[in-house]
Amino acid sequence: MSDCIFCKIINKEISSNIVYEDDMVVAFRDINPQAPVHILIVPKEHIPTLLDLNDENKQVVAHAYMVAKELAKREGIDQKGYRIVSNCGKDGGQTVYHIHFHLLGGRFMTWPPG
Ligand code: DGP
Repeated sequence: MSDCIFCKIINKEISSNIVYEDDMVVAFRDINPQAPVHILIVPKEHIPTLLDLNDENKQVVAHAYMVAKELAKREGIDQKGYRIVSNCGKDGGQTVYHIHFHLLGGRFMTWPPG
């Protein structure tokens, strides 16, 4: 989508700190990190929200979690633990309408989230 910031990052039209890329996802560091490690894992396909997942595109979710596992190891947060967050819609706190998975780690995560 032409006006989507994450599509522009995926297409390298705007710069970001990309830490991983394959045929299905791109992962880059969040511009406003909420933890020492804060990486966004983003499907290359423009899927606006979790409500737009279906039988054709659902495999990207499992793939993103597998990429998160590998990145957690690479970033050294696998042993102490990490959190994956995906916000959906206004009340879910979603601000960029292209689904993404926040990989957060490097500090103790409190619960419940704000
Ligand atoms: P969410 O609120 O769940 O939709 O998360 C969107 C995240 O995207 C938020 O943590 C900030 C991040 N973000 C927004 N614009 C940019 C950008 O241009 N570059 C990078 N690296 N991150 C961005």
